[in-house]
Amino acid sequence: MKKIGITCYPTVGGSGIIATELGMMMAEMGHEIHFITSSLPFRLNRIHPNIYYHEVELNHYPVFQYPPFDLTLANKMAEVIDQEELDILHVHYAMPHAICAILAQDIAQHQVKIVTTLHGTDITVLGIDHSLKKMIRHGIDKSDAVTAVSHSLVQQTRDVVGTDKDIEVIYNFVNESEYAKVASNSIRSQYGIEPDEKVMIHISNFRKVKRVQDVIHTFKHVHNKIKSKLLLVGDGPEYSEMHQLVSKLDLNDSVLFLGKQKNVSELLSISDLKLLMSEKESFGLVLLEAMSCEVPCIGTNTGGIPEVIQHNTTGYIVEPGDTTQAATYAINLLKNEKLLKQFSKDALKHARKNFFSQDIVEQYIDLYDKLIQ
Ligand code: GMT
Repeated sequence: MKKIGITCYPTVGGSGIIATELGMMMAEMGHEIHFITSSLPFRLNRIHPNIYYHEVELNHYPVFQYPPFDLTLANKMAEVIDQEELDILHVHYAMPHAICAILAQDIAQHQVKIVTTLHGTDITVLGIDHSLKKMIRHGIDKSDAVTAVSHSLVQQTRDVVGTDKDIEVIYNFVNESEYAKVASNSIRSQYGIEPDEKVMIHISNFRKVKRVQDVIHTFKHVHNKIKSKLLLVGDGPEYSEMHQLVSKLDLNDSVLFLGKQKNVSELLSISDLKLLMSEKESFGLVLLEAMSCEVPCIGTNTGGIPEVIQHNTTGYIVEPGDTTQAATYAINLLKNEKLLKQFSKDALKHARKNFFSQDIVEQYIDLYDKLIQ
């Protein structure tokens, strides 16, 4: 049995999902898990005797213009390392979590190993910011082990941050009991989807980098040829602009803005095709969620997306911005029922074979074992 601390961004996002699911699965395997976060991770929805939650509380002293969250987190990490005698502190994101963990390792009396998992935004967005580059590199170099969620992210980390640290690729996974196709005819009718309509879906946090406008333009082409609806799931900075675009393209009756949703597998289960047209994406967890629910995907040739979608088998890869090509692929697939069924089957097979949760969790456990020995 190992004692493992986990720090992640606890709010919505793929990295928070992975960190929490990983913790819950390791707890089921008998390990003791200590979440050290600013709020209860949103996916921590099961009570388990092996799971503990340590809240990082901010004190608002009038002398500080900004409360020093990162230092408070480092202090909390050091307290938990000592009190609970942690073997491993696994942090998700180099900035700021790896930096806090390294400071905590220095402060604590008890010997702990730091594992940092890179998820992308720290490298692809923050790494480009020169004021943070050295700090990110320090977080990576001083961690006892570093993992990244795709080969592409390893390469980007080398290019952007300039580290030659050994970085192991451990792919993301989904909780297979949650992400599986479910019977869903009533959901289709609740959303006013006709039996002969095809359904396309996009799920994201509507940040600029997700290029939701490309999803809408692709759908416009498809909709001209095939009776269809587009489900847009999620919320974020581009939300109202996307609403305007949908009105401008006269698609109000066919594009459903669903906002943030909890039971995404039910929505995926009524979908025929998933679109992720991002400009940058280190992995694209939503693709794996879709494939796990038997939904083929079209994604852009960027970051880790081509490591997740198998072109021409589980979906298609297009160049970023190429909505014409994306629509051509989508129309061909949605018109050909036999091909669509084959892609759905292959998508599930691919998800289960190459991203099986138990296999992925074991890769993390093996890494911890190597460090502790
Ligand atoms: O995509 C986001 O904006 C959220 C971000 C996060 O922190 O969850 O996602 C990153 O980590 C996910 C889990 O590893 C990956 O699936 C996403 O591709 C990655 N996002 C980007 O690289 C933009």
